[in-house]
Amino acid sequence: MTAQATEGLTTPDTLSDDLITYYRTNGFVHVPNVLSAEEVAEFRAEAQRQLKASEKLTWDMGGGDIAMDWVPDANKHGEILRRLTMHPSVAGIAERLAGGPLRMFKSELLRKAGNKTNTGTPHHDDQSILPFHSDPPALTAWVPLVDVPLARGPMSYIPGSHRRPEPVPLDDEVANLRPLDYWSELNYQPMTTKPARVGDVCYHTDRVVHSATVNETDTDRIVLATIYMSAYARYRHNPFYSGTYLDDPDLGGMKPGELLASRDERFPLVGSKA
Ligand SMILES: O=C(O)CCC(=O)C(=O)O
Repeated sequence: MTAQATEGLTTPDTLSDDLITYYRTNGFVHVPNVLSAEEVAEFRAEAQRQLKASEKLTWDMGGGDIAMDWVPDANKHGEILRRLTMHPSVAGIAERLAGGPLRMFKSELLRKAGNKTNTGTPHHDDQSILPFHSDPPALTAWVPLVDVPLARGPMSYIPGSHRRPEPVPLDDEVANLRPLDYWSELNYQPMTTKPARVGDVCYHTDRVVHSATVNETDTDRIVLATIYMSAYARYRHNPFYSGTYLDDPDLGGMKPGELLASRDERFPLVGSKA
């Protein structure tokens, strides 16, 4: 990317210390103006193509309701979205927020269909379903490919909830998948909602509790969510991950404790180490 192309945009170099402090204190941050309109237009067109052409998983809420559907590992379905997952600003800002070298773990192309045909996204954290230990903690870059105003299901977070006590038993479904039932005090903490425009990126750490409301508009909410982890993350078996990604339950045969770096091509270094 040329210096000209980033003029007026937020880059790893121009990211303010205030936003880094906000992220570490609250567990999430909304970074405005990371991608240009031209970049987003290209990524959105490819996302729409993949949503039509690729097999999708669904977040099943029971009773026929779904919270969203998504193309898993969108980065494997073509060069264009892979480029977004490796984007020097998107990944470089993640690296500055995390405070250490990162690898890309996976990226999911999320669609929350419009006209209230999908439900809201329930409260959860991501660490509970990820199959690795990461220090610094993993984080997600949530990149909206359409504007996400209040009515289109923006993300909400419980500030500071990433600092609640751990560890929790890995096979305890309530502790892992229903944090508000397990940590009842979370029910009395305010949430922060972050509407976002195309070009912005919302980042959240893997343990902050987050959710999203229903998409009431007639436009699908399309987002690429990319998870970055420490460059030195190690595999751990996670029943919730294996149960979701049935065709790849152990990341291609990884053993507990193994460095994900041993699969360097699949989990590439990003940001300043790319
Ligand atoms: O987009 C959503 O509604 C939820 C996304 C999410 O939970 C995530 O990216 O971790």
